[in-house]
Amino acid sequence: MSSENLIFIFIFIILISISSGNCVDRNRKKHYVLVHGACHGAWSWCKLKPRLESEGHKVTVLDLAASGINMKRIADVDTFSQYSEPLLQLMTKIPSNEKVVLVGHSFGGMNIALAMEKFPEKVAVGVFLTAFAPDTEHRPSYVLEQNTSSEDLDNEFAPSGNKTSMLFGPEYLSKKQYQLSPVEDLELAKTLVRPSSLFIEDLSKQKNFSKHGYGSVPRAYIVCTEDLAIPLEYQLWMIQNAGINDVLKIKGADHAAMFSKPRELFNSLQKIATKYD
Ligand SMILES: *[C@@H]1O[C@H](CO)[C@@H](O)[C@H](O)[C@H]1NC(C)=O
Ligand SMILES: *[C@@H]1O[C@H](CO)[C@@H](O)[C@H](O)[C@H]1NC(C)=O
Ligand SMILES: CC(=O)N[C@H]1CO[C@H](CO)[C@@H](O)[C@@H]1O
Repeated sequence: MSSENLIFIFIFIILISISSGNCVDRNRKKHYVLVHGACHGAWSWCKLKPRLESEGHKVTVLDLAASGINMKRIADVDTFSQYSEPLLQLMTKIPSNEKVVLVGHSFGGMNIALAMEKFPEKVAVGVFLTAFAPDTEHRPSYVLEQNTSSEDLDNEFAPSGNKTSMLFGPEYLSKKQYQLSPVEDLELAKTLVRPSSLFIEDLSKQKNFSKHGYGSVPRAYIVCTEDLAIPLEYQLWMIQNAGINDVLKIKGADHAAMFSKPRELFNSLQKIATKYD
């Protein structure tokens, strides 16, 4: 083969690899924003975040007010909106031509719903990970009022300002939330949980989530079959009540799926994220 032909072939191969590389990047690279559940913090994503990052994704985790290492005390957080402030501020800073994959775990489903209500154009898809998923027909607190399973075992409730604060006890964590998770992860949770609140009274007074806001954003739900905190039937009821069509299931995941099934959770998120731009 002449050297001219060789050079042509060489250039051809380079061009192909450049164009396919761009294409893969455009489809794959996402910005995930991960929102923790009640009493938890950004720390609860410590297993999932590096997995997503190793695939080239951008991942933002945050502490909601009075959570993780946020400086506020729950006694000074009067409303659900104030509790959600760190997430709402983050959404404000997302450029208007960018869309994030918003993931809410457990009570974090309510926070992502509020973010979707206020910034529908900045969310590619809202993912409810065994989370409370509100609808647009009832008042915002409706899905929280169906069952009072958090009033259980050694969970503590106390008056705090004009609301009720809630702290998960070690027995509740080990029996109802982390029963299939590694013991080290349970220990982390026992050490790091802080008092929080479900803000039920405040949420019962707020405007219903709207069809043109929250309801206009694509939504997906990740079901965790062995969850004892938000049991399977409750998850399925919320999926139906909220009209969520895209449903994935992680078999053998307890409530703390990010600890009990991090690889499966990673796979489920990738599957969901590639469908929405
Ligand atoms: C909000 O939800 C309540 C039921 O909880 C319903 O009676 C009311 O009509 C809804 N408001 C709007 C504006 O849809
Ligand atoms: C609690 O107090 C705050 C600030 O005074 C107020 O905005 C909020 O509506 C109150 N919540 C309830 C449930 O009364
Ligand atoms: C919506 C939902 O899951 N409701 C459940 C609440 O708890 C009662 C008793 O535990 C169940 O019978 C309901 O199905």
